[in-house]
Amino acid sequence: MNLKIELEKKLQNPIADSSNEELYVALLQLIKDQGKKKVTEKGKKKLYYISAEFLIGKLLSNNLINLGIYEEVKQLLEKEGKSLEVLEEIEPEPSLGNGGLGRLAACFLDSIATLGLHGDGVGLNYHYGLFKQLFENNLQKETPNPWMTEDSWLIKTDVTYPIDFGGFRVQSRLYDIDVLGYENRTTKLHLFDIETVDDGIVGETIDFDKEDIRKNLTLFLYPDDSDEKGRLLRVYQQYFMVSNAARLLLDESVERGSNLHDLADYAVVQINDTHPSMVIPELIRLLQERGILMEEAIDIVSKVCAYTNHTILSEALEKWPINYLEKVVPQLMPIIRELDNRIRLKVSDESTYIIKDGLVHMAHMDIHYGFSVNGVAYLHTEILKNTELHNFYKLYPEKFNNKTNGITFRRWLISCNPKLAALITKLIGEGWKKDAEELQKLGQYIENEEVLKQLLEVKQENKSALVEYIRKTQGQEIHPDSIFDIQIKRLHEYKRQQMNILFVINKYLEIKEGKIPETPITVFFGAKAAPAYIIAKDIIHLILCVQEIVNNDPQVNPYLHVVMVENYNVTLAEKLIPACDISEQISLASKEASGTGNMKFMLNGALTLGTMDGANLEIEELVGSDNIYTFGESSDVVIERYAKGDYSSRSYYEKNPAIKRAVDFIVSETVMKVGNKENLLRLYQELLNKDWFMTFPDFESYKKTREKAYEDYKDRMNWAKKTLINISKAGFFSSDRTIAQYNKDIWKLQ
Ligand code: 6GP
Repeated sequence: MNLKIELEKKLQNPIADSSNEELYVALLQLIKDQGKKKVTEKGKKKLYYISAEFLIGKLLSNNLINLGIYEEVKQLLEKEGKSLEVLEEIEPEPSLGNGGLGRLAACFLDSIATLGLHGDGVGLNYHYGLFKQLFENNLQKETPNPWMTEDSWLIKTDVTYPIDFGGFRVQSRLYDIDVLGYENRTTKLHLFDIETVDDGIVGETIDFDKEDIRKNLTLFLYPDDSDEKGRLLRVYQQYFMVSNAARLLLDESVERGSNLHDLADYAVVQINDTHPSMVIPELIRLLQERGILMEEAIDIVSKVCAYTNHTILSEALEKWPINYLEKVVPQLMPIIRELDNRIRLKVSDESTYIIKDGLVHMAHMDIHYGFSVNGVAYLHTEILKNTELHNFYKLYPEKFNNKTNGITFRRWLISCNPKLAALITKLIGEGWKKDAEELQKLGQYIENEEVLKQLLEVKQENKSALVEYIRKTQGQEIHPDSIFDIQIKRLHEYKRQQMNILFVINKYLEIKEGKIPETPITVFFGAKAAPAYIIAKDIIHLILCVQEIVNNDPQVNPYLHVVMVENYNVTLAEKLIPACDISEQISLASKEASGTGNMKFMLNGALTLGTMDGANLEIEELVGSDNIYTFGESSDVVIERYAKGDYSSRSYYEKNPAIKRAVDFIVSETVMKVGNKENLLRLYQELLNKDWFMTFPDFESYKKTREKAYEDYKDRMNWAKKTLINISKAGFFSSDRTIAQYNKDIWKLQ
């Protein structure tokens, strides 16, 4: 392909005379054309990865990389006086997910395509992604976040289905996004929508009329579920998603030769957390419609569906009131009752029943009627087996398996950190791009000072680029030689951003007393709080207040700086992660199922400061305890303390002067002057009287360990060595490995 000719054909103009917007659209169209030429695997059996979220992020650069023409395009544009980086900024980010679960699904599609597996993603075509976050008066404000432009990655198809809800019918329409794997393979992300959706009902805020389902069904990702209408809309969305997925699956299987009795030879469904759980009764219903008796239909579906659990937080294990389902999907309730009755006849343990106290327990249905249940990191799966889902494990030990999460190295290294990728390639060749385990070859350089210096240089360049970006976008001046200490993830009490900010407060007060850090420190936060999650928003408020106080205090700001990035999303993560020195992974042990940010940071040469939680455990095992900073109580201790129920945060507050001083600071005059009394007081009381995620018991060891990391940072060569060890051991966390394991143990595609 002659790139210049092709591009100018699309532009109908010379490149040099075209605007950046025109160039972006032309490239997008060119990529779409190239996508069509790639090979789609067509085995007998096919995977349907059903997920309410696919947090795909921007696609332009990744697609160019996966097509192998990134460098060529970049150079061509430069020659013509244009810049690929500028074009990247034009693309709106499709924020079609909240966090880990959605981003994982996106990484998985990349690996499914790259490994050439026969499988597609199925989800919803939300017109508005996760809200756009603004900061006003040190508070989070949520505004609508549209991403569909006239020319987008979506490809309209002819596929459409009639979908019935209680009392009315809608007509669906399938849109596809091509997922280009590395080199020559591709797969599809199927996003279902309805044509009657009315973007016009969205105003300045994310509130909208939740009544008229025809107008709002696919309008928003995760409509606010703090009221009944919002929760009902979620059920409408979920059923719409799985009914479409089930019909597509049946039609395609029949087309490939299935007689439906043998469906399990033609299709496998991965249920990504409980949002798609209704696919089980829906498939049973559709099979009955096509002439298969209930008994056999249940048997078939149980061989097709597999379930992944992504969290042990009980509030996230969905339970829908029976009356919701009766209203939205009356056709499913008789089937769900039948499924429940069959369990009641067989199983005496009531805790596993599907219908209990007027609620339908979605995960219970998945476990009884799926053939596989997996957790997402070793520790998480162990906790599921031994604690959270122990009663199910006793019934079906053979169903439980672990699949430790992974990330795609195409996006999270090759694309976001080209300098490091180039250095790695210079040292060990290209092989690691296809076989991530080859990163181990870097091990031969850990004593090589020249290489370590180059590694430090790359990090410094990435830090300078971030400094520049933050200056441009947020007007903040950051010290490029400071330690970049970063916590970016959804805001949740269990992830304990509040413990991090308490540390920052403590550090601020120490500096005020004259205890000056030898190396300046910049603490970055990036997090969105769910709109209805009050305490999470209070924590954001505190971080923003502390940011204002610290950064404006001339006695402190040469040594300590706080940056809370606005509207944290995939695009920002791609800029922050390559520049990071210390990766904060400080969840309360037992609560973070896996984490995937921890893997991205490690791969990009940051050292983990973390609890023994989720995949942190596996990172430690790979790199050894000298190359990670772990602290805090173990999951066993935490689980036991919850069981005893005797945790009193106040006693820690009273015993530990550092905790007391930092917590009192929240309601001090200094903070009250820049913040809201109501928010600050509420957070203060929450910590003092509850601290449900036990930040105080871990605070002392967190502080000590973080200081140790800061101390170690000074020995630059030794630090570089630790980072190189981390990079060299990161191969295990490639999602190519994860997907190969799903396929070997669960999907069994050819
Ligand atoms: C997240 C988990 O919190 C995180 O630990 C894990 O790495 C990620 O899933 C991918 O497995 N869970 C969610 O995002 C979620 O919404 C219901 O769970």
